[in-house]
Amino acid sequence: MSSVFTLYAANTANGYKALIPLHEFGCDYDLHVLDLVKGEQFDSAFTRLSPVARVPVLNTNIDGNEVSIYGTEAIAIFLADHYQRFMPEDKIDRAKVIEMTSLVSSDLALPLAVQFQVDVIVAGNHPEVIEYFTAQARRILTALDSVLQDNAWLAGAEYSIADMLAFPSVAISAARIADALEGLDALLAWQEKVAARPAVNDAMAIPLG
Ligand SMILES: N[C@@H](CCC(=O)N[C@@H](CS)C(=O)NCC(=O)O)C(=O)O
Repeated sequence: MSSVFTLYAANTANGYKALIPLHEFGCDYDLHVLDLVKGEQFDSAFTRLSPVARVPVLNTNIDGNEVSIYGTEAIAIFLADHYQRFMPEDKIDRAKVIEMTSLVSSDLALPLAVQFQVDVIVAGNHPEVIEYFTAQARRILTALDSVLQDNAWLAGAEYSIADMLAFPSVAISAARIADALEGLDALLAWQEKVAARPAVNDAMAIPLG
């Protein structure tokens, strides 16, 4: 029997940013792991679902219509709206969650992605570029640490999709950069708290490689 959702992902932090919400919402899903090095994202069967030829993509069927949603933030917001959990109804509280999901998906994810690409993928030695993007990532991580000194979770008193999206950025992407998390005690305590959630634990144990 086929599942309600199909997730197309690759072996990256973004894959886990899509898997964690699927597990937190208790979704039944099939997983297709794409090999980005082989260029599987450019196969026409996949670009039909993701016009930008990028993962993750969540495919489902709503009221008889096939829907494909690209991107970690859109997938998390879609699932939160669909299940009406981990996202407050109040418009101000909701804006605060989306403020955090955007901050994590752009302000934090961008320097972490560029740092990784220049450090690991781009040929040649570019220490000044790596240093610049490490500092940009550290600046946002420090801001998240300050938020967590005053709040139990990233968007306030309740665990939300913002925490789900931030976790792989911190535990996978930032953790690979020496000293990036050093001294950020509130963020490290939050990381442990998120990691202890059974759904997060299950999602992080799914092999994407
Ligand atoms: N803003 C997107 C970024 C997604 C992204 O960077 N996808 C990468 C893998 S992590 C990808 O598909 N790269 C393949 C390519 O660009 O060809 C999100 O948050 O999901």
